[in-house]
Amino acid sequence: MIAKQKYLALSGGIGGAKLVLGLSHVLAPEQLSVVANTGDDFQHFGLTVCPDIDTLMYTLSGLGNKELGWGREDESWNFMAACTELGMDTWFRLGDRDLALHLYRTQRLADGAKLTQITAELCERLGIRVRVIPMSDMPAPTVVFTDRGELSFQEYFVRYRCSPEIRELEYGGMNAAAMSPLFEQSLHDPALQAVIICPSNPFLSIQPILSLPVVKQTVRKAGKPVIVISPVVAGEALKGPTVKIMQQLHMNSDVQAIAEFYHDIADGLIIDSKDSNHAEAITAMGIRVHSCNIVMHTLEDRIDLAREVLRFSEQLRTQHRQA
Ligand code: FO1
Repeated sequence: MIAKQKYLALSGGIGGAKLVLGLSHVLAPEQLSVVANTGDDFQHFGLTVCPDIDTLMYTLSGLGNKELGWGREDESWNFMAACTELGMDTWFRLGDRDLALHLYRTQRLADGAKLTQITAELCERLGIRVRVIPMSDMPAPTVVFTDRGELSFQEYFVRYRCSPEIRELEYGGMNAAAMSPLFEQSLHDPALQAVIICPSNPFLSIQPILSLPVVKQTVRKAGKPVIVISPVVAGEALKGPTVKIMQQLHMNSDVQAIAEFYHDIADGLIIDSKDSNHAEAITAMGIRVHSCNIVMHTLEDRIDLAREVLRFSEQLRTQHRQA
């Protein structure tokens, strides 16, 4: 392990957090920073909820609910039960322990603290040494235009369980949010070896990050390999509605379509061995391909994939130097 080498992962919640956990096992904490999507953030019961930041923090701290993939293990739901008694909205569930995190964040925001600072404080208190960075300190909500009209992200995702048909997605809201200073700083770090795009939903989790003003330009200017891990295996999504959304947006639902989606940013794409028949076509697009098992059921799978990512990034850097 070379202490100085650093990696920056871009991630959504559940799917991305699996790889981030694997990376955290093969890198020293100071080598890994994770930029979290905040397009899913919303106000609920007057609290600021940042689901992807929280999923990353709970996963990295070992406090996460492994079955649900979000929220905390050993959770109780008395608050939700009391909300039901009062006839309040209960479509978005906040566990009793989880509530404390949202209260902390909401209070600190009211004090005038930035989301980046608050996230660092929470990480410290939860014993997380990997750096979790919000993509922006400003609200940048993802809006989903569907056959049932305009929906906020959590309405689409949780309230209606991704059933409305997506026509269009809008990232960032009315006022263009700036990338967070720490995100920008991480891209300028001379020790940065690669940018890793986790196998999160490209439309709901990664595009909100890449759509922020100047993010793509800054990533390209950094001149470091950008590696995408496919969220699709043999035409099926690793998690959630990725394939359904690809179909609704009239795309093919295979790894080639993933390569096309990321073609202006990706140097390399990691696909599952089951998809290696697509490797030639993707290489012809100017994207290097590495195939291996990318399905992560166990912690060992996460660690193995993390090792593959680091090996592939080394290969890309060597090829880059030779070119
Ligand atoms: N997902 C659900 O499917 N139902 C919920 O009630 C729910 C509550 C929730 C509370 C806090 C939190 O951090 C995440 C929560 N999630 C819930 C997950 C979340 O909505 C999504 O997984 C992400 O936004 C997509 O990455």
